[in-house]
Amino acid sequence: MQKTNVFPKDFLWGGAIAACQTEGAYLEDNSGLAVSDVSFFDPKLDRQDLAKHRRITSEIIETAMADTGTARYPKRHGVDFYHRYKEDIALCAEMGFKVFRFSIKWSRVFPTGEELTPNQAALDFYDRVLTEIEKHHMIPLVTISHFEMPLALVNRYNGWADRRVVDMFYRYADSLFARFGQRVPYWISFNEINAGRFSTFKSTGVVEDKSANYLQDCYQAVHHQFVAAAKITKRLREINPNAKMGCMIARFTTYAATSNPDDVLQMMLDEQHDNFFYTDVMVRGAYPHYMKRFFADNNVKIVWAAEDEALLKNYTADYLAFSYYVSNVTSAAPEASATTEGNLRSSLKNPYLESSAWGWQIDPKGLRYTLNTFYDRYQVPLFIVENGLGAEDVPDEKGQVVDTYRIDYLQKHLEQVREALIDGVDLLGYTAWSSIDLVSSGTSEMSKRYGFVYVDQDDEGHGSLMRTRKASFYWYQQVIASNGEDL
Ligand code: BGP
Repeated sequence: MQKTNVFPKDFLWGGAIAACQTEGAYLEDNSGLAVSDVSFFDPKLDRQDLAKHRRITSEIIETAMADTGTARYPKRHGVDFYHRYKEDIALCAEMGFKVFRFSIKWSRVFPTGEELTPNQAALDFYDRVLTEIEKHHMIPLVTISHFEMPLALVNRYNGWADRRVVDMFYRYADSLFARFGQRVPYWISFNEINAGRFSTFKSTGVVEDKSANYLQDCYQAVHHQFVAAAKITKRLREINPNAKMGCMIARFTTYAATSNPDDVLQMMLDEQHDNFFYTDVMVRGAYPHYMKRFFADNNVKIVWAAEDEALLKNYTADYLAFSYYVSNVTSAAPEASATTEGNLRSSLKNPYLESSAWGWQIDPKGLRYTLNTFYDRYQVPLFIVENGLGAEDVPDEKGQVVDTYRIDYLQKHLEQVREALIDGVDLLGYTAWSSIDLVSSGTSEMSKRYGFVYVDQDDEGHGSLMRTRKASFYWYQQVIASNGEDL
């Protein structure tokens, strides 16, 4: 093991959370419902059937809304960050975080999305959160949209499929820049913008039965998000030229099942369509050549406004952020079908890798590969804004969680980050997912835990919500104190 310390002096160590999975208080202070408040997990479904659940229909939304106020869907109840943010941020500071990534909930600031002025009570809340972060000498990294679109926009406009949503989002982001623009150095426009392909409703608010051509609406929605990201990047530069706007994808790093050229070509296509399309547009500033053929083959015709081309070209991302949990395997063989779950999409089994209890294939070396392929392609600073292990932590008889498996996962990934730094990759920082236990985005389960801090709450929303430091908390504290030398 290489002992020289290669982590830059100002490397941004930290952790991440999202509003929709932590805040709770989903109707408090005039907040509106967000798409995430009605996407849920049906415990009757086998985990392998989750994919089916990602195609949301109007009927599913209505059923979920009818249950508002019960604890059946704990995601909207979060872990009460709305009231416990001081304690939670102090715990991050105790670990030595340099940066804290969180999201602002759009439907809290603009409850239906269509208001002309923001909800002041919501902005006041995020003001207090920022004050707390600053008090502890941490830097905030703010995600503007992390699956928290106002549900009202789904009902009225079929989400991002309608161009008018671009202006509403602009008004929302502008209200954040007006109030917090001088205090936030790092922003992310859309969390995992490529999620729109796999979890369309959550990511874009597009509902299957509201669409005449579902795939067309999925891609038109993503196009509108690209344009919106460019517009708010322009606005941020006017307000604070020193602030940085990042784009973000969930990197679905994909390997070919065999060295058969057909499989290798399939790997290329998967990487292009599921990963690079998004970063090519947002970092290079134009639609890549390969999407022409994909759109023609799939009868997708993107509608462009006159201003779009110049916007995409002139207001590209300042840095490329991504989440990395797993790698995938693909094959061109028609009989090969996905055999295991993963982050947002499923994959063929990789015989060389172990999997988490949720079937996510753990691949630390894939992170070095991912960092290199990204940097090689774009040569812009990178930021790992999510990486972590979802596990069913069980406190021992003393109430302690000794999560050596999580330490092992993070340690092995950070070793590969170190390798990538030696390779010469420019990496701004690393925010582990997640600083504290929260409700799973994909399954709405509380029992799929990622945090350094244990939260006493079960899948039905029962528990004291008490926070307890896990073994990984002390390990990560040490990692940060040694600036990555002691992994
Ligand atoms: C990413 C999301 C996060 C987070 C993470 C883990 O896709 O940005 O919000 O939840 O995945 O996923 P899950 O909660 O489904 O295990």
